[in-house]
Amino acid sequence: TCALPIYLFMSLEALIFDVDGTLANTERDGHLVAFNLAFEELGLDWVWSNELYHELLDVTGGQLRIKHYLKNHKPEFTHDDLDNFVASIHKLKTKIYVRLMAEGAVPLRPGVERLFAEAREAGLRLAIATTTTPANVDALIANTLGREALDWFEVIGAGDVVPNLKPAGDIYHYVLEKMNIDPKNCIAFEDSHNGIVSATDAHLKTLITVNEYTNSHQFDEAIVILNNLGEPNKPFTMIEGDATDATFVNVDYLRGLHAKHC
Ligand code: XBP
Ligand code: MG
Repeated sequence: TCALPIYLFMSLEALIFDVDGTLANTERDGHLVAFNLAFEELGLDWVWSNELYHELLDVTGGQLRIKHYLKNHKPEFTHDDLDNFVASIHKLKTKIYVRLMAEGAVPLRPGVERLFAEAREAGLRLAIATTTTPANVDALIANTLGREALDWFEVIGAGDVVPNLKPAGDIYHYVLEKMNIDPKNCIAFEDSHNGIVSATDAHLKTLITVNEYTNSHQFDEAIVILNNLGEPNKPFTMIEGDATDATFVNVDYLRGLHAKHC
């Protein structure tokens, strides 16, 4: 616990959210579907099962993931201009993903919309730090919360605005710098090992909500690990963390966590 004067300096001011797997189960119901549809449309006989995708998710970034797949699962495949070829597949995949979002393929995870509203009400600053392509973030937010919700986020750090994708800390460093905020005044929200490694590199404390792909990941630095953020009528399950009476994540709960772990 912190001495009072320090605690006052270290008040919770901002929440920084990962997108894929954290705000919504976009990996299973969005990205995986879009990759396979893109392969099919291009006449490629590549089919990614859910099981294979689980493994491929260790590599962040869609283009790097495709290259990793080719190297490890299609070693016989060659192309004169692999970079451009993969970029063109990925471009189609993004187009399909955006269409899937417009069709409402992926809802937000429990508690996400409520927490955004409560955080805004409490005057907390919001931001996004993700590896995914910016158009994907736009599409998810606009189609679940409405286009105006894009303005709720002071910074949307996405994709290759930084040289190195997660697990490198670049994207969190970028967002913190744009916000001109001390990481000690923030909490990051992540779902994966690569995500928490990235946030921790930027000296952020991280709340984890796991999903089917990440529930066996290592989260040594997490301030708490939950199955999801929970709702008043749908309590979260705490996987690891301090005892609490809370049954869903709200601003009071986050302030308590922050004070305890600062
Ligand atoms: C997300 C990613 C992205 C998405 C696919 O990681 O790694 O590559 O899977 O999006 P995180 P793109 O949740 O840690 O940010 O195809 O646009 O890369
Ligand atoms: Mg994620």
